[in-house]
This record gives sequence, C-alpha cells and structure tokens, in this order.
Amino acid sequence: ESHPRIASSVSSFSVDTESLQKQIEELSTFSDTPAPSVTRILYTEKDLLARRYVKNIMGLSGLSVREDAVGNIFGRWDGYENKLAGVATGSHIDAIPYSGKYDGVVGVLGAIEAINVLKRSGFKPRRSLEVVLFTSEEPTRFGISCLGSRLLAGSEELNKALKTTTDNQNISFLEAARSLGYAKDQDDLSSVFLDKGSYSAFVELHIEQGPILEEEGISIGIVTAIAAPASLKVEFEGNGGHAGAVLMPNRNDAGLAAAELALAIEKHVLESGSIDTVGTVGILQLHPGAINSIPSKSHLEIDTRDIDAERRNLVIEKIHQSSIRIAKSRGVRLSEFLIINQDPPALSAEAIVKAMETAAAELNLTHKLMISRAYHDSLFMARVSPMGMVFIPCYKGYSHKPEEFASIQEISNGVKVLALTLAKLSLQ
Ligand code: HGY
Ligand code: MN
Ligand code: MN
Ligand code: MN
Repeated sequence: ESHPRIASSVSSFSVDTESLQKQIEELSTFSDTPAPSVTRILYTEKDLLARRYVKNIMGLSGLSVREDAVGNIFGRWDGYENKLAGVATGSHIDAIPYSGKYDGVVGVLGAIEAINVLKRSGFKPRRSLEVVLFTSEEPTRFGISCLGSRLLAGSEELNKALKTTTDNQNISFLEAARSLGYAKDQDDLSSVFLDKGSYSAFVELHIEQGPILEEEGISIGIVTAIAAPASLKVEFEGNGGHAGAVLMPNRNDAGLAAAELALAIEKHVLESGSIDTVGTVGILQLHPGAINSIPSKSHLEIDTRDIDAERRNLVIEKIHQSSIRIAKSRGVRLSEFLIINQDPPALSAEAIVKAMETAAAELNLTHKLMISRAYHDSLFMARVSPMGMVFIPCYKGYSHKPEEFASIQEISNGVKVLALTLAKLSLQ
C-alpha cells in the first residue's frame, strides 16, 4: 500500500495537460527539418535553443539547475533529507534526422510535469528528486549512442575516445562542446562521472517505440530489461572505374560487396533462432556516388541487437566472417571492420519494478511487464543506480519518423505513474 503521506494525494494528482501539450509542440519547433518532422542534433544551434527552453521550464518548476562538462542538465528538488542519495528521472531531447516529437521528450518534459504534479499535491520529498536531460542519447553526430549517460556511468573508454572524436565535417567533439560553452579548457571529462551511490533509483518515462501496448489496449508498460545494442562500421574498397568501359570480369565493385554483406547480415540475424535478434544497415554510402562510376568505396553502418548478448555477439562474429569472405570473393579490400559499441543488456531493479506496478495499480491503470527493444539512457544509468522504465503506448508503435505520436491522455497516465513512483522511492 502507498505510504500514508502519499495515499491521500494520489487522487489529487492533476497533470496540467494543456501546458504539457503546448511545451511538447513548442520544443518540436527547435528543429532543422520542417514540421511534422524533428531533427535536433547534438550541440547544434537548435539543440542549444531546446536546452535553454527546457532549463527555463525547470526553473519555472522551482528546480535548481546545473550542467556538467558535456551538457547533461540536472534539475533538483531538494528533499528534507537531502544528504541521502537522491531519486533521479529523465531522458533525452536530441532527435535523429526526420524523426518525431515524443522520443525522449516525453521523459524530460513529462518528468518536470511529474515534479509539478507532486508539488501541486502537497507532497514533500524525503530523498531529493532530480530531473536529468541527458546530452545526446542518439548516435547521429559522433556515432556514439547515449554519450551523456555513458559518461555519467563512468566510461573511461569513452572519456579517452572523446579527446579525438570528430564528426563527418571533421569538427571535434571538444570543439563542438565548447561552442556551447561546455568542456571548458578541459580535455579530460571524468568530472562527468557520477559518484557511486549518487542515486538510490533512476526511472525513465518513454514512449514504447513498439506496437504492443496500443495493440493490447494497455496504458502502462513496466520495463524489466533493455535489449543489448551493438553498432559496427564496415568499409570495402575496389578499383572503381568507368561504368561502361570496364567489362564485368575486370570489376571489383565495392557497392556490390556492400549489397551482398547487407543481405548476409539479414541471413545471420534470421538464423539466430530467436525473434529477439534484429539487425539492419542504417547507413550505406557509395563513393564517388556517380551513376556511371563503379563504386570504388562503400561505407556501411550496422545496428544489431538482441535481448541475449551472447546470441548478438555470435551474429557480430558471423558478420565479420562474411565481410572477409565477400572481400575475398569479389577481390575488394576490407579496409575497415570496426565494432563501435557492443553493450550488454540491462535488467531493471526488482524494487523499482514493484514500485511501478503498485503505482499503476493505485492509479487504476492497466499495465504489463515487458522488455525494451530500443536502448535508452537507462541502459547506462543501470550501471550506477537501480533502474526502472515506464512505457506509454505510441501510435502504431511508430518512432524515429515524423508520424510518431502519443496522446496527451497516454502521456498524462505515464506522468502520474512516474510521479507516484518517484514519491514512493523518495520516501524509502
Ligand atoms: O536506437 C535506439 O534504440 C534509441 O531509440 N536511440
Ligand atoms: Mn531514439
Ligand atoms: Mn529515446
Ligand atoms: Mn532510446
């Protein structure tokens, strides 16, 4: 049963749906592509405007705001025992090209609204509550997913890599960060690492990015595990040449090598024996990219995941073998085979799953346990704090495209479950 001090207020949980809807619309206008799509890439001018917008809303909610060296933004509501480890919640506001306005945003604006709900209900937090806006969950600009939360989770490897990472315009990560006033005169970013035990719990509210909740007419998803993501970069090089004059036996077409590898990836994924294994080639570039020039270079970026890391790693091994075999059989050079990240899955903490189930039940919301096939900042926060995630349904499960949609009613349900879960965890 809920702690006596919250029970009375649950019924008085009121979400300001109008202002939350307006905020979601306004935030979506900070985009490099026309509505209804959203494109908001790390450390661009639109990202800066969006950060300012969210910091302002945090301020209006009475949160004290701070930022770390890479622009993770923290809005804190001090508890009456604020020496204790706090309870955190949050998500991201960066958006991949031509995507939607809810991915990540629901877990940032919704988290701030959850704070407002608790304040309006008269709740007083024991453990401080902190809303986190993670810098760059999407891998778009520097090819690194969950950059901010990976660093918060203490990744020395990433700290080192960021000293030399550049984007495809050859702008370095540090230069881009400094253009927004972050990473001031420091190449070493270990100041971002969270001290162990900083949080007693981390909970993220997010759209499901899948069709299950909507299909089954369930309001709340309670995530038990997050699938293990991996991304690879592969390049083939051949002699290229004139698309008319070079006869077929004399060609070593890097584009066809890429095409053959893409289909081999699909085969390796499908033969894994599990529906949970997925893979795609999200980026495929051909050089020089002229219709009448045989591709002399192909560049593939591959995303493959599974809830079972071993099974996923086997797929990666097979992709490597196929890359070598195809290069040999087509007489092209395998000029790059790079595993960018190969992360383990994360399990939600029992106690947080329980708190979320009780919260959903007390709010009379239908709910079910499920896994997250998308990764989230929670995947890395789970390395430094007990973690949990609340899902809400989204239209046909669409995400990472402009048709992404979640109704304000569904969002409001998620905000209430988040608010009640945060309250419970704060009083523990
Ligand atoms: O790709 C993902 O899983 C996340 O939505 N960025
Ligand atoms: Mn995403
Ligand atoms: Mn997301
Ligand atoms: Mn994600």
